[in-house]
Amino acid sequence: MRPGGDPPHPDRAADKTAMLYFRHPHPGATPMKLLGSLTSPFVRKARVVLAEKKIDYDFVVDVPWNADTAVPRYNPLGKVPVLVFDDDSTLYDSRVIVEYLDTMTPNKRLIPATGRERIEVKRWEALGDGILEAAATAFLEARRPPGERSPAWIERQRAKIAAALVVAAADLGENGWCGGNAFSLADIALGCALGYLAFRFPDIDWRGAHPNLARIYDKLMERPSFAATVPPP
Ligand SMILES: N[C@@H](CCC(=O)N[C@@H](CS)C(=O)NCC(=O)O)C(=O)O
Repeated sequence: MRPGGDPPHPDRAADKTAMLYFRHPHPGATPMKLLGSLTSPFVRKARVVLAEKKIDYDFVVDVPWNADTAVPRYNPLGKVPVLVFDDDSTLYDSRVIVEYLDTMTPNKRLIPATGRERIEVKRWEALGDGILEAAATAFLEARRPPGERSPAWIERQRAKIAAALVVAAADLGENGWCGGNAFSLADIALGCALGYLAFRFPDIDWRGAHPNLARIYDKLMERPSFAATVPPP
């Protein structure tokens, strides 16, 4: 974020549940915690992976924009998601977390182990995360006071989003999943990016422009992992 004069982040006002604990159903069985807000798409990516892998954890809602946030204690960058272990050691950012989670259990591998297929999934993740980074930058810039806001900077970010959507749609084509036949982290990353655009940028008509992206997003939303992590209005 640019220094000076930024208005409060909307999550600050909207989220009254900072530090709320969502305990997993078997207290004591696993002390792993995920710190994050309910609206962060990067946190959503980690939550979807945890759900898909059926890994127990405690979800600690902590909004990094709040004055009383504990996030900087666990991540010097002050960003979520953060994965916190029982000895207080931590993992960040979302890419590192999801890669670790995928190795935790052998069921439903989301990242291929080796080779070109692995790198393709990682490239999709970079594309999805890149859309999110551009979108978050544009969103924050648009909230600055009119005199300090840069329309050119917002436009630059929106152009990145538009170009990335064109590539995502072309690469997906008529395939069932981003990586071809199998559901993977590639689909999760794209789904989180599209979900964030739907949440914060309703004016970007990616559904109309790219019907195959709408098709895959609707298919993802049928999964409990995605349905349970939709950002609250
Ligand atoms: N590359 C990071 C990005 C994380 C990120 O930007 N998180 C935002 C929430 S969506 C955040 O915590 N922002 C707080 C800040 O920038 O101070 C990841 O993949 O985890």
